[in-house]
Order: sequence, then structure tokens, then C-alpha cells
Amino acid sequence: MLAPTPADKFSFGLWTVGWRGRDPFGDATRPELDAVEAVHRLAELGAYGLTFHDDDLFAFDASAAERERRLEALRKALAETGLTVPMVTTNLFTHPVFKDGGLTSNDREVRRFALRKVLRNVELAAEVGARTYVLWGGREGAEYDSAKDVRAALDRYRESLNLLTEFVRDRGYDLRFAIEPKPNEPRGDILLPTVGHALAFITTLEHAELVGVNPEVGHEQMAGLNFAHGIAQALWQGKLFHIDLNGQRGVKYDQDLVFGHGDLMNAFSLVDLLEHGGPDGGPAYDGPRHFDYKPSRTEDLTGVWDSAAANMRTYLLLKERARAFRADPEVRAALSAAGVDDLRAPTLDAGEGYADLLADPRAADFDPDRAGERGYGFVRLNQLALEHLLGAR
Ligand code: ASC
Ligand code: MN
Ligand code: MN
Ligand code: MN
Repeated sequence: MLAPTPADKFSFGLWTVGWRGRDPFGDATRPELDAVEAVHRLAELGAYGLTFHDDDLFAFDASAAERERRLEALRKALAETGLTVPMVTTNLFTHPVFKDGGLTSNDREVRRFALRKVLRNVELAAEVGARTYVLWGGREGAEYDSAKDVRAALDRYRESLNLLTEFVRDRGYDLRFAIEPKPNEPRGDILLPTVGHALAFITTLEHAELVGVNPEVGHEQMAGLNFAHGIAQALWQGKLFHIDLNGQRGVKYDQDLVFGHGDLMNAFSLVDLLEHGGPDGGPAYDGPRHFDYKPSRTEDLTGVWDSAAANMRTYLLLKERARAFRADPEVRAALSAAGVDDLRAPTLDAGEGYADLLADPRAADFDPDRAGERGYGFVRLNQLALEHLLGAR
């Protein structure tokens, strides 16, 4: 049960296990990892998918022949292992040309170059059978308020998304886009900084049905937000197209720790939500459980694969704990006492309007002071969750 299988839909970015530990203060601590080796190791560990940025697979300036050579090696490894490529994304952040962003750079020629880079890679994504195309706009932003006309930048972002959805529709690709929010790093402030900003932006698009979100645990937590709440809203709006799982300890730089190695209680709620949906059941999430983490710089290659396995094992442990939590009759009673189920009752009766509400003959019976004395028992409920999480029940 704790051994991952392809049915669990665990996937990893090639840039995660392939991260060499280079950070702003220090050089790489590990050798380069070949994509073919990554595919074989991940398949052995029980993953089902590999994801990548174009530049993870071949160099930014690779020739057509080199590109094809790398792709052919990947295709062969995928065929040998049965691993799939559920998601593909573009690197619009490493090369200096993107220092002021890609799709929203102040330089129009850079924007045109960036769009061409995305379009070419969307073709590749469709060819390898990906169903989701992620857009992480790490360089789309600014350090200085006067340097970026945010409204114009959002116009250009929208123009780009409209072009991309037109492209997949014309080509007949079975591919949807997922915007990945992040509040800052590498830019001082990044556009579409949270799930909420992205969801609002998506409503302005020509083909909004083809665009959703790819929230990352640590990115929302860097903004001090409750990740599980953001995911609940994305599910509620039918917009959770993909998810990046990892760990983050508080409001600081992007740590990309192993899933669960940050806010464990929120990770528990998250897995419960993804697996079971709300307290009344659906809608749950059936897409890839994608890990976007970085094996810490202190680790050697053994540590890389240990950490990859740790992500999956932690997820499965939390899934088992969430199942036990849901099955516990004491938890059910505590949920009921807390009024969690009652929130699902509409506030108005069927057909009732504001006039009926205002004229409700029972209105005089409601005593706000008495209602204000109610204890909700939320702490007891949370303690039950914690005890299940700790394996104490
Ligand atoms: C992505 C993505 C991120 C970043 C980061 C690059 O595509 O989801 O969070 O790129 O992992 O290092
Ligand atoms: Mn991150
Ligand atoms: Mn991510
Ligand atoms: Mn990341």
C-alpha cells in the first residue's frame, strides 16, 4: 500500500531530480543527470510520469539535429519503461533575453521570440501526448513599480493566452493550459502572484475553458496563504488542471522541500481534499500528483533518489491517514457537532427571496445572544485530525 504504482499517478519534473544544487551563493554539488537515466530510475521507484521544460531536454540553442537526437533517446526510454509525459512547460526564465520576462517583457521583439518558443514547445507537448501545458511566469514581473505598466502587461499576457488557445484549437490538440502562480522569486514581484489572481485573470480570456491553474504548495505558502483553501476554490471552479506538490516552511525564499517536509497539517488536509473531495465527497482531483521539489544541495545522487521516493511515500502515508480520519465514527460525530455538514444547507428555502426572508415569522425566535454562546468544537475536531496524522488513532 505504501509502494507507489503507476495507478497513483505520481510524476516528477526532469528539473527536480536533475537539479544540480546550483544556487545564488554556490556552485553545483552534483553531476548532470541524463534524462534517460531519470526515466528509468523514476519508473523503478513507481512513478508514472516525467515532465520537462524544453531546455531541460535540449540546450536553449540546440540544433534541430541535436533536438531530435535527445527526443529520440527520450521516446525510447519512455517506450522501455511505460512512463508517460503528462505535462510539458517552457523555460522563459533562464536565458538573459528573458531578464524582463517573456510574454510580458517591455521589449516587443522579446515577447514575439517568447511566444514562438512556447508555440514550438506546445507542438512537442502534443506530440509526446501531454494533456496539460504549464505556464510558470517566473520572470513576468518587476522589481520597481514604475518600471512595469501592470495593466499593459496583463493585456499582453491575455493576448498570449488567446493566441495559444487559438493554436491548440486550430491544431485539434487535446491540451489545456495551466497557469502557475508565484508571488516573487526570481522577480521582486511576479504577475498573477496567487491562485486567486490567476483565477480572476482566466475569466477575461477568449477560451477560458482551456485555461486553469497549476498551484504549487510552496508558492502559495510564500504568500502566507492556506494552500488547501486555494485548492478547494480551484476545484470548486473546475480549474484545478494540475498541481505541484512540495514543502515550504513559512514566508521565505522558495524552498522546494520534499512534500510534507513543510506544513504537515496542511499537507494532510490537502491529500484528504485531493483524494476524497469535500466532507460530503466530490469533486476530488484525478490528475497527476506532480512533485516540483528540489533534492537539497547537501545530497548526493543516493540522496536524490531517496528524496524522490520520500515524496511519494509521504503522499501515500497521508492518504492512508486521511482515510482513517474519514472512517473514524468519533470524527464523524465531531464534524457533525461542529456544524460542518450544516453549511451545505442553502441559507434560503427553495423559492424564498429577500422579501420572505425579511418577513420570516420565525425571525423573532432567533436570539443572537444565545447563538453567540455556542461552542463549535473546532479545536477538538482538529486534535482528532492531528492524532490521526500522528498515527495515534
Ligand atoms: C516551473 C515550475 C516551477 C519553476 C521552477 C524552476 O515550470 O513549475 O515552479 O519552473 O521549478 O526551477
Ligand atoms: Mn517552488
Ligand atoms: Mn512549480
Ligand atoms: Mn519550482
